[in-house]
Amino acid sequence: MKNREKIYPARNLRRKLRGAAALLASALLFLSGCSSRISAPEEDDMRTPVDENLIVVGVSQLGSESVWRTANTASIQEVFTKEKGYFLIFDNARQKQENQIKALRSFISQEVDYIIFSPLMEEGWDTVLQEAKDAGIPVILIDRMVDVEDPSLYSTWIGSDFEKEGTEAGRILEKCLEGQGRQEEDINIVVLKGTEGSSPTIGRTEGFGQIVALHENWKILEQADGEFTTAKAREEMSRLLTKYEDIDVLISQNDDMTFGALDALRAAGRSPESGDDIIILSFDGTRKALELVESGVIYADLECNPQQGEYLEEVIQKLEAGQEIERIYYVPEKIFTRDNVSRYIEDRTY
Ligand code: GZL
Repeated sequence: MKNREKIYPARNLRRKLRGAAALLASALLFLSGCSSRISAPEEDDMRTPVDENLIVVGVSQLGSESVWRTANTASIQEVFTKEKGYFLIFDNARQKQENQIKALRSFISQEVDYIIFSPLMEEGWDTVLQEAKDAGIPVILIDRMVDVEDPSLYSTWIGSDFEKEGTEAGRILEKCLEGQGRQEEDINIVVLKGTEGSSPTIGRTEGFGQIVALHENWKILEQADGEFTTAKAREEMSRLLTKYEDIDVLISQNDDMTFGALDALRAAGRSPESGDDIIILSFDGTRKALELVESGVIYADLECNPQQGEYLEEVIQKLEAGQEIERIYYVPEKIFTRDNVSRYIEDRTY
């Protein structure tokens, strides 16, 4: 604990004041006869973070739009438990930036020890992150990045290299077309993009675009906003199938949108199950999608690893111990194709 004194005197003074205030409140309640608190020590579920000197962590999760997000949330909640010395305050912003800003301000007013958040989009965080900095509360970003003037407004970022995911998708498409003897053929591509302005959408679009630019016979007919959801992707893919006679490739920036696109293809009388219809590349690597890779419906799936809780805890423990931390932590990821996918499906928990 003494390390904590050294590193964050303001935060430790806050913890002491938090403790003294709680004790005073309990004493006043007891003396006024309004609380059985002190007389019922066995009600340990009444204990507050102060009683156990827990590390208070405020987490703002952007929503629950996809299988990936659900797995990401689970990986956080599995780590930050009372048994492991944490008091978790968790907020689901339901895909609204204003809800995330409210949550961050609530964490600041509750004087949490750390703020963790996955920003819905990159813009619009400077003011609230400055408030967190002024309050002496370290901010840890996961999954998605912020675009802020002052990089000291966050301590570190843990997530995926989205631009690399995008270029890898382009390289896989090159190999697929070579394998089919179609490297010189005109190739029509549609893209289902994720949440506008979010890091994965920006990165995957930019990365794939770099490879498209190398092939004058590749044409992106349209990049539609599927919002990372099955429902919106189903709607957009139906529209694209009506609008364009000849689509050769679908790049779908997450598996949930791929599932919606497959519904639309089937509704349009196409046969994605045949594997010789549209070439589909998808991102995330959820179990259901890996099964579709194994059956040849999806040509390849680029993993985006949601299991970030353990990395978060490692960073917080380092901060608690006054150790240096990196500015960026990339989580390990694979690419799943028909050749390798079978050995990974069994252990997929999401
Ligand atoms: C990527 C993550 C994306 C996933 C989607 O790290 O932000 O958001 O690819 C999720 O499934 O909705």
